[in-house]
Parts: sequence; structure tokens; C-alpha cells
Amino acid sequence: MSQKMFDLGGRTALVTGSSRGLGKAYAEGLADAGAAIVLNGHDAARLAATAAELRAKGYTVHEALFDVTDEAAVTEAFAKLDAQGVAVDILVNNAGIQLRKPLVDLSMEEWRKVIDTNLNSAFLVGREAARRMIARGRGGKVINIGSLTSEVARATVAPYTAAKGGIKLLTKAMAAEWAEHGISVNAVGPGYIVTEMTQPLVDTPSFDNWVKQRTPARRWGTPADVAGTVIFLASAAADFVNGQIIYVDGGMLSVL
Ligand code: GCO
Repeated sequence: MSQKMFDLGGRTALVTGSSRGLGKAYAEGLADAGAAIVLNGHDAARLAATAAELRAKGYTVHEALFDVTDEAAVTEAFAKLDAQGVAVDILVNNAGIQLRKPLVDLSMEEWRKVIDTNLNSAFLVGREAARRMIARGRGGKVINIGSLTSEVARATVAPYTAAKGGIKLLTKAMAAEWAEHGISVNAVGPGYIVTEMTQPLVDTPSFDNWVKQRTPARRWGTPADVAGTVIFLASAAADFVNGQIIYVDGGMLSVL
């Protein structure tokens, strides 16, 4: 019984920002659990390379090259999926960027780019996906990717923090409106995970030591550490979980 609850066979999962990093790990994990996947990115070559890599593992992989911050591009991308007969049952709003800079030095353009990519995109893509999930009448899953900064702040990452705080409450707002349609909406908050985005921090001895001291597990996380929680929230095992954010942080948020 337990195995069936986690089986994603017959489902299709769109993961935004999935040509590399955590998004790629989520996509591969969902594929390994049986889902067909739709990879998304804005770099055609990188997207094609990742799609080829995952197809070589026997997974069913579609590619959706579009800018998640561009409303028209998002609408067009879903129209193309409709035309291809690809129905998104599981959406992982993962696309995100980081900009480490003091608030007083930020331009409005820099602020807006982070908010657009890390928060507004979840609305744009979530809206298109939910419209179709509701119309199909067979429910669905939306998993937004938050951060430790959905709860607490760190100096020099203000726009990222504001966006990820927004992701936490947008998740609850989506759950408030979409749960009655059988769509469960939750979030995952990765802790300090080794990815291209955090590599500069890993390579800074003082920051690396701080993470290891502040984390009860005394290590950085890996993308594989987070993928399991995404699979859980995408599965029938989480059908009655709604509006929650699950932190995968080695315990960092739980201790002083
Ligand atoms: C930073 C990091 C963090 C992590 C992650 C922590 O500069 O502090 O980029 O923001 O990426 O979000 O949960």
C-alpha cells in the first residue's frame, strides 16, 4: 500500500528552472517516481542537454523553453503543451535567482528582477496550471519552492527574502482557493544546499564553517536530500496536506 501512495505513474510534472541545480534534481526524482516530466529553462542548449541526459535514463521528458517572468511567454507555453496533449498534473515552481547586495545599493531594476523571477513567476505559472487542473476536474499538485528565508532573514539577500516570504503565504493563498478542486498546494524550504547558486558560499571558508556550525546535521544539504520531500508532496500520500511549508534544512531553523 505504501509504495502505491508514492507512485506518480500516469502523471505529468512541470518543474520550472529545471535544466540544472535543485530543479533538475526535483525533475529527476519525480521521473524516478514514475512521472513524465516537462523541463523548463530559458537557455535552449542547457535545456536540450538536460533533456537528453534524462531521456537516456529512460524517462519521458518534454521540453518547455520559456521565460517564467514573461506573462505572454507563459501563456504561449501552456498553449503549446495543450496542443501537444501534455496535461500538467504536478507543478513545481522552482525557478529562482539570487542577488547578494546590501539593500541601500540595490537598484529598482535589480529588486524587480528577483521578485519577478522568484515570486511573480509562481503566480503566472501557477495560474495557468490551476486553470487547466480545475477545468479537467481531476485535481493536481502545486509545490512552491521557498527557502529558510521564507522564515528568517540574512543580510544582503533582501529581495530574495521578500520573494521567498511571499512564496510561503502565496502557497497558503493558493491552497485557500484551489483545495476544493482537489489541488493540494504546499511548499518546500530547502536549507543550505550545495548548488551553483550557493557554490560561492561553499567556497568561502568562514561561511562554510558557519553553515556547518549552525546546522545540527553539521553539513550542507545535497539536491537529493530535498527531492524526496518534493516527491512526497507530489504524491497521493500528501493528498490531505495543504498550505504547508516543509523545511529540508538539517535542523538549522530549529536551533539557536
Ligand atoms: C544565501 C543563500 C540562501 C540559500 C537558501 C537558504 O545567500 O544565504 O543563497 O538564500 O540559497 O535560500 O534556504
